[in-house]
Amino acid sequence: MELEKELLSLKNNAVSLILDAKTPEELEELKLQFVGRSGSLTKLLKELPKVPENERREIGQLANEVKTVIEEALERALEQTTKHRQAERLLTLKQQIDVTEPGNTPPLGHLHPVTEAIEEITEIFSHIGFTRVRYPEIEWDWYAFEALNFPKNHPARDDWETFFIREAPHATYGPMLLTPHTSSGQIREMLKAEMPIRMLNIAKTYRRQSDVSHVAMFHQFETLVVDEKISIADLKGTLDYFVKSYFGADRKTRIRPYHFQFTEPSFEVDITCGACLGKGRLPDGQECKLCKEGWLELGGAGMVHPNVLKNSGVDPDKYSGFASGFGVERVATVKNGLEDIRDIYSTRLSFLEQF
Ligand code: FA5
Repeated sequence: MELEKELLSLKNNAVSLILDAKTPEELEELKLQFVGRSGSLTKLLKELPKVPENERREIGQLANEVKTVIEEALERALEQTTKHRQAERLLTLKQQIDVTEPGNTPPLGHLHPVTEAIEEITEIFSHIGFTRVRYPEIEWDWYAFEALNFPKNHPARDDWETFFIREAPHATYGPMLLTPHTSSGQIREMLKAEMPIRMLNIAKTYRRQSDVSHVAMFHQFETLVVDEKISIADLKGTLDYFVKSYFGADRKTRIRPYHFQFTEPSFEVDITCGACLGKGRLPDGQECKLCKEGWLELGGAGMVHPNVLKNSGVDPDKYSGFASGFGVERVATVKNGLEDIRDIYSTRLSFLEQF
């Protein structure tokens, strides 16, 4: 019965030490101390064969119970101390990190300057009743040239100016091409025969050109107004309104006689230069390099030619109209004071980030 007492006292001792243990390491120690290969319980179990035979079964059972109690107590305590340790680690981590501090803001992009210009132009014209439309980017010669009163031998119809598509020409509309200007939209709009017209056609246009003021793919925005009694005064008023809204109230507009096949009379439209304010010379007396004598050219305009009205099914005796066509990239470069229009399609972030 000596062994029985020893077993019970070992159990009480072990359980109380296990309950007091604070860390998983202490528990590992206790495991070795009691149930390890040379632990005190293991040693006691080795005494079993010495117990008188009639008591051996009972003592054997007790020894097994003591072992199970110690092992289960160890397991539960190990689980708890491990959880506790994880919670403590998390707490320390939280104390090290200021969770209220704002995170790093990811860099935000912005719209491309050409898209911004298109949106602004659309908005400006919408205030005076112009509706934005879109017409095909791949067009027939008839819409781009023939109906616009271009003679067959006009240089713009040459391979060197316009990109033609390798397709068999249409029996009525002729060869297929990439729109060299947005004026083809005038014909398509008038053929819809919904009067009066206040059209704003913004689209991609293509020409075989590349230098400081020309790119091969660019955008134009074309206005077309057709109604009864439309005059040059309406054209000039609309141009002034656009220029002041887009460039600033201090900018002036001028129209110069010019020639386009599809307008009569025709004009080139200039605005006063933003760098020298229309003077042609900078405050230090130096000649302004951005403009020609104080003026910058923006695009073309004019009164719709009677032949074009007729070709589009509009009665020239009843209706008259004006049209204008400007380059989006051109107005955007002038507004932002850029010297080379090709930069606008540069992929350099340092350049694009300035907008
Ligand atoms: C025309 O394209 C006429 N269709 C404009 C027009 C419309 C006149 C309606 C009358 C009535 P022009 O070829 O001048 O005209 O081009 C107009 C504008 O488009 C130019 O002033 C310029 O701003 C822009 N542009 C022309 N070619 C290029 C190019 N390669 N790269 C960038 N912008 C260009």
